[in-house]
Amino acid sequence: MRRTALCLLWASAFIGAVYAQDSGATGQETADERSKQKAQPPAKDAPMDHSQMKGMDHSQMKGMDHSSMKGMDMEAGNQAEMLLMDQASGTSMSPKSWPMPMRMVELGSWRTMFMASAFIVDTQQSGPRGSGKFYSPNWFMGAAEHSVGKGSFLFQLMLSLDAATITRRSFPELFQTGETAFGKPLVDAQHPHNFIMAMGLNYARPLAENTIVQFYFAPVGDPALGPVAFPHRASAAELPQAPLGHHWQDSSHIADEVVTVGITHKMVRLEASGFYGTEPGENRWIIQTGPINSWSTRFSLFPSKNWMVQVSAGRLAHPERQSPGDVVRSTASLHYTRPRPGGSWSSSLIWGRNHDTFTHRNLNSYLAESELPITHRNFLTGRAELVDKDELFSDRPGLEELLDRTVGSTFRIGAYTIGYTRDIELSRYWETGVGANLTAYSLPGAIQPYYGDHPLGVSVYLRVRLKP
Ligand SMILES: [Cu+2]
Repeated sequence: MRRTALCLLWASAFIGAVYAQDSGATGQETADERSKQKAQPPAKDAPMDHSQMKGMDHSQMKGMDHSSMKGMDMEAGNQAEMLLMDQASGTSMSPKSWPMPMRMVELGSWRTMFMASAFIVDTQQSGPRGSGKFYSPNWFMGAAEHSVGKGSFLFQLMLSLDAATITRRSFPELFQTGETAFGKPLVDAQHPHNFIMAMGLNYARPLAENTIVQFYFAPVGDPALGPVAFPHRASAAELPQAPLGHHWQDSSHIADEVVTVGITHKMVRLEASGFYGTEPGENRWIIQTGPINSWSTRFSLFPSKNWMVQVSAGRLAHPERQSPGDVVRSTASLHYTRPRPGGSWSSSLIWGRNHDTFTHRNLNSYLAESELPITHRNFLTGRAELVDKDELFSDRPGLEELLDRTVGSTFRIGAYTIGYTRDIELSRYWETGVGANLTAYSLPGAIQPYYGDHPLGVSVYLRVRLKP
């Protein structure tokens, strides 16, 4: 805790110092200078500088996705800024053409961004292990960006009230595993997210034309491992549930002591991270600390503004508190966003594999997910998964041992979700929608006595999102 506070203090002092040094040049223009700029429109084809972009009012900026802002032939300094503003959580990125649902407010020479998303859900599931619950997963993000010379800083804070709005430390989700509640491994249940989901500082600076170097430090943050985590992913925006492959693919989005270095050249990016590998504990209100004992590396490709592809691998030191092994995680994913009238159609294909160094098991997970706006108020959404699960009976050690001896330890589970959300205008500031989804599962015959032949889950929800 104390170390984290010191780091933050250091970071804010550093920004303050650089900012003060730089403010003469960019921060505090005189009214006279500003009116001169406005009076002389830039010559056609002249590069647009930062201050001119600021001169645009928000109604002009709002309709633009990030890539079209990038297309405006800006000077090198703003390349760094645009890269930072494309980031979802930590340094992870969605396709550039996805218009992030965020509200931008300029405070002096700082650009601040706000995003918020909450679901109020009732879930009911069938079968011997199914249950029901009323709960609310939610998160809020505030970010502030400031350019300094040719580079740019972004401070990001993400908060979640899950720990208060998801009672008893979990919500029901058949076949979900990962993390613990009341000292026991969670089975058929999803954990809440931490109050501080992310708190980090990003700095990007162009090295040459089309080449940007980037540094990220986060006491709590998202290392360069896996796809954009599901709470921030375009294709998962209308799904309140976590994927069953969360702990195979994107669960490291809340890690501690994250340090990342990245280099982006044109459509290619390479990153490396060090971080503390153990997953969050049950007290969701604190920031935990630990040594940087885990690493990851990620290669990303942006062939066009609609596509994003990543391949990543990492070694997580002792991620699960209840099992002794380390995990070597490999992931690959492909994300596609197609802007269309009424909204963007976003899809993802994800593969994630965990190799456990203690059990020597290789467990795979596959996910396909899509959100399609049929009209601008109606969203169709779907997710299909195949996940190899070896912890489904960890809450019943006797049974687990018996099954291990007779039918094996690992069971391939299929989960197929189809859902629909309809936006209903309730507020000027919030995008509210009501929806429902249905999940059907496939499972090996050997475990049907415990889950039923055809378990089903139904969720009905109200979705609330800050309007851009
Ligand atoms: Cu998570």
